[in-house]
This record gives sequence, C-alpha cells and structure tokens, in this order.
Amino acid sequence: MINIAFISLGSNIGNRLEYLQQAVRLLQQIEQVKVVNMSSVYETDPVGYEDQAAFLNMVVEIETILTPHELLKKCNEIEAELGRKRDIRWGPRTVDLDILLYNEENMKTQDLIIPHPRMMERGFVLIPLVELQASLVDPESKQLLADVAHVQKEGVHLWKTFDGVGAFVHFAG
Ligand code: PH2
Ligand code: MG
Ligand code: MG
Repeated sequence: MINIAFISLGSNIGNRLEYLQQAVRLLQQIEQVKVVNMSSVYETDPVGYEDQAAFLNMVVEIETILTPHELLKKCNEIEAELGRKRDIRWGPRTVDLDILLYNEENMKTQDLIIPHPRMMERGFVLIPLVELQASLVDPESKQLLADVAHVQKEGVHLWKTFDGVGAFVHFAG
C-alpha cells in the first residue's frame, strides 16, 4: 500500500539551506520513500521560543510504504545524522523533521500524533503545505488548510522558490 505523507523541515543553525537540502537528500535515499514534491523555502520568525535565530522552513510530499512509526524513526535518524542535539524545547536546531499528515490518518500515540498537533497554529508549516496542495483538509477539524494559512502569513517570507525540476532559485522579489 502506498501512503502519502507531508513532512515539515526546519533549520535555524549554521548553513540552514544546506541542512534542508541534505535532509531532503537523505529522505530520497531511503528505499521505501519517494519524494514527489517540494515546496519553496521560507524564512520565518521563530515561534514558541522567540530568543533564537530565524528559521528556514519547507515541506516535502512523499510516497511511502513505511508505517507512520517507521517513518518517524527514519526522520529521527536523519535529525541525528545531521547533528541535532535536543536541549531546549522549541529551541535552535540544525534540522527538524516533523510528520504533518499521513493519508487522512488521525492518530494519537505516546511518541507520535498525526496530524501534527500544532500544525494549524503555524504559518511556517501551513503556508508551504498549502503551496504544495491547496485542497488539503485537516483530518481532525475538517478545515480547509488554505483558509487557515491565509490568516497566518505574518513572519513567513518566501526566501527561495523551487523550480520544480530539482533546483532552488533565488527569489527575486
Ligand atoms: N520549530 C519549532 C519551534 N518554533 N519556529 C519557526 N519559525 N520554524 C520552526 O520550524 C520552528 C519554530 C519546533 O519544532
Ligand atoms: Mg518541530
Ligand atoms: Mg520535531
């Protein structure tokens, strides 16, 4: 069974774009994962814990035969490989990979909640997500994500656009 999942990527330490690109590359290298779409890259004001550098955020869409928990394990391995240290909650990170959606799954387990529990409050997640698919609906509240993203643009700035073929191009505007 092929499943569709959306993963949010964020970085606010070091060469942020390089971390995002390496994370995408590592996702592409997983045999059971096919990256089918990537959003543009956005520069975003930190949310939650505000005394830290601005983030770069993006979202990728994947097809996978992995279960949600298997996918979570792969995401955690990529974070570890790219040097993530977990200290301050919501604090600075080389790279963070969060599963946002997995089919229309609604699941709450100890270590994994899907849809991502804070997704609907976060413009830095919703705006790239809606860029990929404007018709997405939150499986929990049934709201159209585009309607919610629309009012959460503050602090989210387009930084690089994705050319759809394989390269990021400087956003000239
Ligand atoms: N991630 C957080 C907390 N705050 N703020 C922005 N702008 N982008 C993030 O990716 C982010 C955040 C926790 O994962
Ligand atoms: Mg996160
Ligand atoms: Mg995370």
